[in-house]
Amino acid sequence: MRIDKAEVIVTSPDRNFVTLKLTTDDGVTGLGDATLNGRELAVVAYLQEHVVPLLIGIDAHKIEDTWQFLYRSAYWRRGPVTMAAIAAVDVALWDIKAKAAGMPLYQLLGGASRTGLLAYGHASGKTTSELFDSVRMHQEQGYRAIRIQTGVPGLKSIYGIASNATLEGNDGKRYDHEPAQRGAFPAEEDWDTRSYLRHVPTVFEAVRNEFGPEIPLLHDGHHRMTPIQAAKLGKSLEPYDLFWLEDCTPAENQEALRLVRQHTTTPLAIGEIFNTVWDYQQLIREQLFDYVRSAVTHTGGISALKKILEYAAQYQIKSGMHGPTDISPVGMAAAMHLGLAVHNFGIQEYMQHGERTNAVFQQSFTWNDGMLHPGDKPGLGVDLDVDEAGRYPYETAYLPYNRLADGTVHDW
Ligand code: GCO
Ligand code: MG
Repeated sequence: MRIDKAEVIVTSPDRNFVTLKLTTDDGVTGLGDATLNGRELAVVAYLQEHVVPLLIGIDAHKIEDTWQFLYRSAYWRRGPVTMAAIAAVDVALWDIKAKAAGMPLYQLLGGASRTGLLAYGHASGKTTSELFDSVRMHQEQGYRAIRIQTGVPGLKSIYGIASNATLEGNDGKRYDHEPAQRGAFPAEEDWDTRSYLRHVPTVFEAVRNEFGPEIPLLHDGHHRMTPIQAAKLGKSLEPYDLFWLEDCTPAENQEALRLVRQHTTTPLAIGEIFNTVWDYQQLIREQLFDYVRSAVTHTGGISALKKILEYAAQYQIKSGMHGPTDISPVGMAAAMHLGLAVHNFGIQEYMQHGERTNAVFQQSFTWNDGMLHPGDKPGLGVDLDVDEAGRYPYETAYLPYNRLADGTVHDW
């Protein structure tokens, strides 16, 4: 079974997605997600110019060998562009192997370790009352775990917060691609860490008072704090029993988490912008965090993320795979199969794609009572309608960034 054709498909139904489609000489197809939000075309070029020509004729069954070949033969290792490209090949090959075996992919990864995947959604609001509406809407949609983000008094606009939370519906129009937050030039937002640190505990107190002690609550700090600020926030949130505090400090400095860890028992999640096990090495070995945030799409695929999760499992660290709308339905399916199979599954982020995206990507996963399941179709369980995809050409769209009051560029 050899690779006969490799196509890179770019489509923008609700937002940009990059998909690799491999076809074998006996007609089996496999899909892989290569979407890198705001830098999509760099991965398209990497795939088209440097990977696709190398794939034609290879044995589609050789997943590990192909991964090692693409990683090592380039000489230039790691980085989001390289690892997203390798991930797309890896996932497409797993899709093909599982289809050839006539099994859903999770069976090839060791079989189901659970009946479904607990998922969390994104509630947000500029004010506490908008936030409460958004929490209620998520509960009505079945969510049993909810991420909480709000506006901060004095700040005009913050990433991760819908301009009107009650308008968040299943139309693919989420905060992360509203015109105010996404355009052909990165939109400028403002930031003040002291106001944020004062405000956030009051929000969690209000949410616990309104919704009770049971519901798992999460929060994303989006790399904005210094270690000592993050330690302070973690400590001040302890009474509200968070499921996790995510990306509290910039992720590059693994040692930063030591200081945070010494001061707080709030569980920590990190890694959505990591690419390889090397970004996690110290964090895992020293048990400096609790949840691995990597997406299959940005960490070299299922083969590589499975190894990271198995390493993390030795230290009781669990998965918390990235699942915003910029992970395509193909990337989400890969996460669901992997999450169902590994022993140390923690939680899955699930933001829900819009109707146009769901028409381009036909999916077989289920969402019942707050739990995801990848379904039992052979392979990943996702098909791509090429004609439908062709209706939505690429659109330039950058993520926002922020500046402090004196104009300094800050982590956003
Ligand atoms: C999350 C993330 C997203 C990212 C986005 C970047 O936790 O879901 O932080 O909101 O910022 O995926 O592409
Ligand atoms: Mg995040």
